[in-house]
Amino acid sequence: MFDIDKIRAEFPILKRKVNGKQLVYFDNAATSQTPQIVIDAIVDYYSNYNANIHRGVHTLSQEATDKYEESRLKIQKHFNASKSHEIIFTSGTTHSINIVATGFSSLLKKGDEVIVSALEHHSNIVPWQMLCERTGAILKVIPMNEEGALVMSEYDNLLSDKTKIVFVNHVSNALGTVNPIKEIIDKAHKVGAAVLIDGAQACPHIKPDVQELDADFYVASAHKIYGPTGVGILYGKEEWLNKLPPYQGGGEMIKEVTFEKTTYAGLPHKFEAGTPNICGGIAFGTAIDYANNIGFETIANREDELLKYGTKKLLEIDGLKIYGTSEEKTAVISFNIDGIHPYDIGTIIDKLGIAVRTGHHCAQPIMDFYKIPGTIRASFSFYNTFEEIDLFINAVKKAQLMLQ
Ligand code: C6P
Repeated sequence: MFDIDKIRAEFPILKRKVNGKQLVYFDNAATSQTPQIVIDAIVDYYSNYNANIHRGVHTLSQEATDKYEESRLKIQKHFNASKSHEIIFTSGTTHSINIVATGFSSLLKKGDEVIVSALEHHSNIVPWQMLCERTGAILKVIPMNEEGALVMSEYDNLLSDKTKIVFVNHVSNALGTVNPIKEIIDKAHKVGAAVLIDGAQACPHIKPDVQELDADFYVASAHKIYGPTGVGILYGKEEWLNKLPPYQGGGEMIKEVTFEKTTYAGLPHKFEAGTPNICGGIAFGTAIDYANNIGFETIANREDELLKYGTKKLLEIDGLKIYGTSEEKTAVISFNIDGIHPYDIGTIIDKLGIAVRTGHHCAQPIMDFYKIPGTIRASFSFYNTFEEIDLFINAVKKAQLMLQ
């Protein structure tokens, strides 16, 4: 049984008032809210065993190291990676992508090609453009259509033996489109190219199996999966992680250092220079446990019901257009109302306690495709309610009346 009252009681922030009104939090795609059990894990760490890891023989350091490594194992199991050292702790999706994009500098030459999709977040565009500037590789783009889905026949035309890596998101942050990543991966592998999947928006709703997908790299941020900010993962197949050079030099990533030569530690430490976000890594594991206890099928079903209800209600508003209408989508609704700037609606409904994101959502090429400056984006999580959607709809109608 899905007990919404019990679930909401686990998220202290949901009780908060904003501008004197009950908070309605519909900005889950930007960052999800944090359940008490994850907050407790953070407090427990700083209250009881705060210490640096992999370094000390003292009890606190060993306790912290054990918990951190336990968390890596939980994450390995969650993503079904075959080895725990294929899970690299990073500061988040952006950091993870930069590790791979920078590492590919040593593997590409002028004239090689890399493929991105039209649906990417800037985090999965800019690091690759920088890679192309460094190496002379050429960036190709899989186009999108009016529904906000990728034009897969064009992908077929872009692939060739010049293609070295393809990087696409599992789910678009601006539109919610779920991309056919298995097909994208299989086709890239046929021409010998690697694939990086940006799972930032998929992981709150879907449990990815990196082995079944045969992804070469899969990246995610804890803060989108009910965990803390400043921590995420880079999953990479062992063979690929061994091929890539370290991203940063420093403590913990070395085997031996002399002034003549340094040799590097094995995986995962080669990519984990310096003191990591220890507390964040541990709390990430707690968040993964929390989500698995709710169940990803339960989460997806609930969010799908919210998506259907919210879409139906919004479409009853005159002059409202939804961007991103593909069959396969997560609970993200991006929309505009004729003649009104998205920012104005966002500002007015904030006064009514409703949190949405407005603007280009760090996905300017999508906005350029639709020839709009931005959208209002409402993104639901399983802890949201149908009553909150009603409040949101009334608030949007009120804003429309004021602005038109
Ligand atoms: N999208 C949004 O409001 P970081 O900031 O590193 O945790 O995640 C970056 C990122 C990468 N890829 C996708 C698909 C994303 O959605 C995000 C973050 C947030 O849509 C904040 S810009």
